[in-house]
Amino acid sequence: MPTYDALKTADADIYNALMGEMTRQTEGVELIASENYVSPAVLECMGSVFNNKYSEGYPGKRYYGGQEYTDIVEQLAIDRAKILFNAGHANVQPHAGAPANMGMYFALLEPGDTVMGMDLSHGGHLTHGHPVTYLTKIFKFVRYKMKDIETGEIDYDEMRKVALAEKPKIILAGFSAYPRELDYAKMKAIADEVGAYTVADMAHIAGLIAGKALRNPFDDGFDVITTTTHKTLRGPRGGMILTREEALGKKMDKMVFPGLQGGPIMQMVAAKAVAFGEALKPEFQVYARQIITNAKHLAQYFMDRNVKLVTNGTDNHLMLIDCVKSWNLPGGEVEKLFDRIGITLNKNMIANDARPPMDPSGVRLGTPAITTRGMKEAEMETLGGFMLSAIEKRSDDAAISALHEEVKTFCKKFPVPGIAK
Ligand code: DSN
Repeated sequence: MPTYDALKTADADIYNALMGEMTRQTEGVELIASENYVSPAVLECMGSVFNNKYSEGYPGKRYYGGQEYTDIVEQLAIDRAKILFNAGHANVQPHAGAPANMGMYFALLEPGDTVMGMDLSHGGHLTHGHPVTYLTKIFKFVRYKMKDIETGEIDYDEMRKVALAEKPKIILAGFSAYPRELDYAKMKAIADEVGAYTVADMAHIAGLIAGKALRNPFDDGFDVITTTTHKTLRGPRGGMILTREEALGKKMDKMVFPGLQGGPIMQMVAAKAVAFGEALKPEFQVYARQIITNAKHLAQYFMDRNVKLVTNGTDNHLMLIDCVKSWNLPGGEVEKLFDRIGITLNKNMIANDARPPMDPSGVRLGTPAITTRGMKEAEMETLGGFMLSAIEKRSDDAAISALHEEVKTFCKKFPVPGIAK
């Protein structure tokens, strides 16, 4: 593990903040569904001298000299990503998930074209066409939703009707707060009827697909997959675009650079290569399956105790609690209460939420990070118990402080990768 001696000498303020963050991560429980802990090897790449290099272009075709080692790492990242996701082409340069989606839109669409994506309030993502994004000034977005929020089933009949009327150029699968599997084959059939591209933004579930715990949209004929690399995939903060066919991949390459971005962040590309190498190992498949086992177990623990979950369960790594129906509390208050006992999650809109986005009815939680720490079914019950005790004793400050101490003691048994014990 790095000692951070140089940082301590050079900048005590940042050093102290870093030490504080390490303690926070070690002593607390991370239930934010989009977060994870990377391995020490991935961390080493991110803090490496690849930071010092400009590498505009792609392996073998760069605009600057001195690329003998950057070419090796980028090519390895590409090759490993292609194997991992059974892709024809991989672009590993997008700096994050939003630029990956922008690269994909700009490569496939002309201004004014239509995209059909999941409604944000039913689990979709800002970059899938929320009115606050600049994307909505360039493209038209139409939505699909769940037919039944008790099961999470998507309204595929309505999706087809809207697709026939609106003729979208892209039908977009993917979400940031939806606990169920999508029927990619149905979406592909609708897209074929209207001549649309099929794109899956699998940012949340990339690690579950890589670990073969969830279905790969390419197996149902999807054209493009976009993703972040730092959620369930457990790599560095960054993005990636994959295509089933090589030809479409070339369009993505042109759009990412020079169309949209400048030089790739090569230390992150190196870290992506390492993370993809880790995800290709058999133990990653065990990890991916355990994420889902843990999520289902925690969901059942809650439901057995009259906690209302949106769609009444989960098929993936995340769940949404309807805090108003469960405890007559808004999501924001529950987020703050759990913060006080060292359990971190986020307030979240639930489907057909009667409350505003900044003060919604739900919280979202997920199991990727705690599963990396080695927690299993028994620990899901311990954590569920901590959270329900906090709800019950919320007006008793001493009881909440005592619970916080219990959480810290519990966390000591589960070291965080990359942080010395
Ligand atoms: N911020 C991510 C999440 O938490 O789901 C999505 O971009």
